[in-house]
Amino acid sequence: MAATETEGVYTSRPILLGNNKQGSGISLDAAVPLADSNKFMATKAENAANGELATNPCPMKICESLTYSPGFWNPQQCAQIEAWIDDTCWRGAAGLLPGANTVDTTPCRTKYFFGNGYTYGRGLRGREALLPLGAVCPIPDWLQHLVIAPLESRGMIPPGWVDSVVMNDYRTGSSIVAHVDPPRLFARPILTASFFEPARLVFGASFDPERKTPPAYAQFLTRGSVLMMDGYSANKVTHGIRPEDMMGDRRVSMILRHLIVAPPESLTLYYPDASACANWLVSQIQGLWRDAVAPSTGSRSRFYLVRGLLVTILMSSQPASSAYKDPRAAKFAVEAGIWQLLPVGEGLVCNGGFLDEPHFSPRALEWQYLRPWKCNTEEDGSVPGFTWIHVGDDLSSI
Ligand SMILES: O=C(O)CCC(=O)C(=O)O
Repeated sequence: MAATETEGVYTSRPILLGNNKQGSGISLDAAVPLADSNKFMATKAENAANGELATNPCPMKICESLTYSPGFWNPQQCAQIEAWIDDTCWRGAAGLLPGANTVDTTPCRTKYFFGNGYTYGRGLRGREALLPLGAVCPIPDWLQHLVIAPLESRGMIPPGWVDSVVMNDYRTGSSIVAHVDPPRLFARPILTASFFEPARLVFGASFDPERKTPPAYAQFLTRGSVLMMDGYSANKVTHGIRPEDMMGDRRVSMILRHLIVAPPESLTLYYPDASACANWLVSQIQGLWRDAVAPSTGSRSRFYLVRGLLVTILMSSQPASSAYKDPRAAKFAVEAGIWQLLPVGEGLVCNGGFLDEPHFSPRALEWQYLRPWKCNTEEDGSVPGFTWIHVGDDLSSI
């Protein structure tokens, strides 16, 4: 994931190969204790407390904080999942997957983001930012049913916990550089499911051409296995895959994670191709808005819930009365459609309107109509458009 470079200059030490807690590779209906939900809840505080990486990673601590389940999916289940993987890759290559940031292709590996995506890469360590809703494809149904649901039903993760999946399709010669999954974005544990051919996940290794620092620990990841990283292995030591760790010409992994729910004001919304001003506007207009003008007699009043780059239109269930300004009407409103916010130049386009900084205030958004084929100025010199009035931060806040 977050492909940050390791600066680790660890002393040489022997490689220890996986003798950690192993899942039994039991069939899907085998009894396994239900996941301790506290373990999944405590991660925010835990992450905040995360300090620096260990300077001399301890193989035993790495091993003890990994849970490896080989054969979690049997060969028949793997074949079915792999067929869906191929189908998804084909759709990605054909441009049929929704979301501008769903597919990231480099010569030897392709990454697919589902559910929630984020910015990552060289130089972004510690500054990874969540991409707005709609920037990546929702988690596909096949992945939910064939990969996530069995983990839930075996009690390895709470139902609904996985809200972000990255699928890495590695070919010969590819690698994923040593990194720690951004602790301010992702809760622990982190799960990685493996398909097609096996590979070794190495902990605490340097990726310099001389391989000056050998891995402190290496974990084989076989077809149909799932590895859970928590505590020390997830936070105190980097993990990665060097080209020599690939044991076949193709491996596909799925990284299953849960986003730390941050208060909206602390969420970094970032649209990589947009201008700084457009990104700023996106972050400022998150929340609930209503039309400034009263709806005509017999019509319903409309509210607009802005989440990321998506605007959900909410229509009041009763024809509007003089009480159309009453924000409680939004609570009983029904969803009437979705618009997309499009960053364009120094502003945003939505439903035929353009918003830029001079027409923004925390209380009102004055959208200007985009009508290039017509004179856009009325006789009094003003530009026609529509105005939204701020109602609240969310439906729960009214
Ligand atoms: O492919 C894997 O199993 C690990 C990938 C990984 O660490 C990541 O995508 O963050």
